[in-house]
Amino acid sequence: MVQNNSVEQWVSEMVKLCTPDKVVWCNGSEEEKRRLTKEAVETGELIELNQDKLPGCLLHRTAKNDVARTEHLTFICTSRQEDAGPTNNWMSPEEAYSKLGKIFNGSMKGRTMYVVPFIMGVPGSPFSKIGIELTDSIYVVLNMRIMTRMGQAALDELGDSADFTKCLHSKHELDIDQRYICHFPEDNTIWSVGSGYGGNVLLGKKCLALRIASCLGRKEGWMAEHMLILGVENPQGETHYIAAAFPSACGKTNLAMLIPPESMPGWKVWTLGDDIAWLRPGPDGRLWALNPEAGFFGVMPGTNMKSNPNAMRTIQKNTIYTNVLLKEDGTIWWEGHDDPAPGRGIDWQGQPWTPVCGEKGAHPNSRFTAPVSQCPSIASNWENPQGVPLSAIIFGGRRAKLAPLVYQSFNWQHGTFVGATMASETTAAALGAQGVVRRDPMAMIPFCGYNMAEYFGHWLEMGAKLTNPPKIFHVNWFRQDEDGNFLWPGFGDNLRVLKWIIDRCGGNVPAEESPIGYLPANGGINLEGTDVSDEMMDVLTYVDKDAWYEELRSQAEWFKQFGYTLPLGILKEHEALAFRLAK
Ligand code: GTP
Ligand code: SPV
Ligand code: MN
Repeated sequence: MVQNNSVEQWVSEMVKLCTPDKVVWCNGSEEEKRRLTKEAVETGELIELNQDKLPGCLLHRTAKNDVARTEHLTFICTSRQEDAGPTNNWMSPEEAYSKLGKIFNGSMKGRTMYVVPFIMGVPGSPFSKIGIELTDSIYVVLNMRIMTRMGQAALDELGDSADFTKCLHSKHELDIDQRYICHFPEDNTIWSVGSGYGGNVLLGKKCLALRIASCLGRKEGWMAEHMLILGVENPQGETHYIAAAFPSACGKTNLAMLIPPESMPGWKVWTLGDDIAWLRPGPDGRLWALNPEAGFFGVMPGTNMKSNPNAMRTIQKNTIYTNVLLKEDGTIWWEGHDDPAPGRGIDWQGQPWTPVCGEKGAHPNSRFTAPVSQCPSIASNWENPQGVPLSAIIFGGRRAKLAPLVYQSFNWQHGTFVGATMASETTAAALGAQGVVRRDPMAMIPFCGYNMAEYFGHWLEMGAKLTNPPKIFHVNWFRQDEDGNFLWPGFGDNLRVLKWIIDRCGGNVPAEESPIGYLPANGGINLEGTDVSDEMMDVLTYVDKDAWYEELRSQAEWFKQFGYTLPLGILKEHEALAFRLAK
């Protein structure tokens, strides 16, 4: 039993509010997993897949209106609206507690409340954060069991401390009109109601490890970022670590698990994380990165043995699939699978499906949840409590036009500006229009828990503390020709760009200076073994001055919302870009 008064007191208050029939404290054991799985399979919340072919694997279908994060229903609840800033939805804490309190009131009648203690970060590390999620969903419990270090270990780590994030979740009626995801950074609290989907309900992930953690990081002198972490080992056996921020469904998982092309023998890529990185200055003046998660919650469509063999091997066992197509043999399929579409199956909505029915078999934001430890390319040091020292940070987006394949910023301040002006086409990872270009600074627009202008300021301050900061780059795998075809082969071939980045960090290759940053010089990127011609490379690295003038205007327009709070360093870089374009 727990002997932590603050935990017990808070749980009993929430029990009074939600009035569950039963309260179950989760310890994270195998027995508990079996028991909960059996119960969820009996009620239909989970479907057991073919255990010969996919041992330990389960399928879950969400409600039809509950298939992605709902950014318009996500709020930062601070006393002062300025603290949430112009890019976040804001509600006062009083209004939020009262509004959601009414929905939570009695919401677990007839249900069980699960108490899920979890660690974000490596157990025993001084940098870890503890959360406790109260939920009425077994799907959430089993996902948290994969995504975090969950159970007794978290309570042991917490001891009698009151320093934990209070996370309350109820599916309630799964009604989008009564759905809210509210963050209370001043109370270290998260309340989420009315959803059963991923980022809305696995509260350790985006809610704690990004929105709440970004606030903590600002106070405590570190950063919580929407970044993958990987190690690139060259044929001489030296490894460079890189963190990369791309918006949702823009290639983090794929890059983190990259398999080198055959024409680059001796190169290896090691995976340390695919979605979240906590960054801290080390005693050596470098920036160190740690993945606080223990699982992957990855995009299913487009994942196959050609695009991402490491992911395919990771998800053959102990994996929870969400919103994919169920085949007659109890295995699964999704758009972009290696196998051709099956003759028939049950689609993500639970309806009979055939390849000609005109519906998607799997939802475009269907996902897998799998343990990091099952990934064949996992780095041996991924659980190092200090993290790994970064050579480079990469920003990137999905841009059919404008952004070249790769460029390097001039310095940390310019790199921060490059991150702050990132833009990308929206994807199925959030509810709403898709393919619309929007500003998504550092891929954090949906995840920054405080005023974004102050967040830019925090980036600049962090850089000033680093005597040996990582170099900052920008990439775009998604540039298209007039017919909408991708110009760059992407996936494994992205290693060619990573190699250029590492070479630049070591000062080993020349570059061409352009108004937006350093570009690869002619022949700087090894194209041997691809069908990318030199002319194509010229297109991929072309900087269209007229288009960049337009971009400059659009940046200024976007910056207006911050008024005088925009840090001077960002303004200066904007002016410097204007000056270089005019030259
Ligand atoms: P979140 O989990 O939402 O944060 O997404 P993510 O950034 O991890 O994206 P992911 O790696 O899952 O990729 C999303 C989609 O982009 C998939 O359909 C991929 O097939 C596609 N994709 C990834 N890398 C590339 C690439 O290099 N080129 C092209 N053309 N598509 C890519
Ligand atoms: C994202 O949308 O960036 C994801 C999936 O990684 S979710 O956990 O739903 O946020
Ligand atoms: Mn993500």
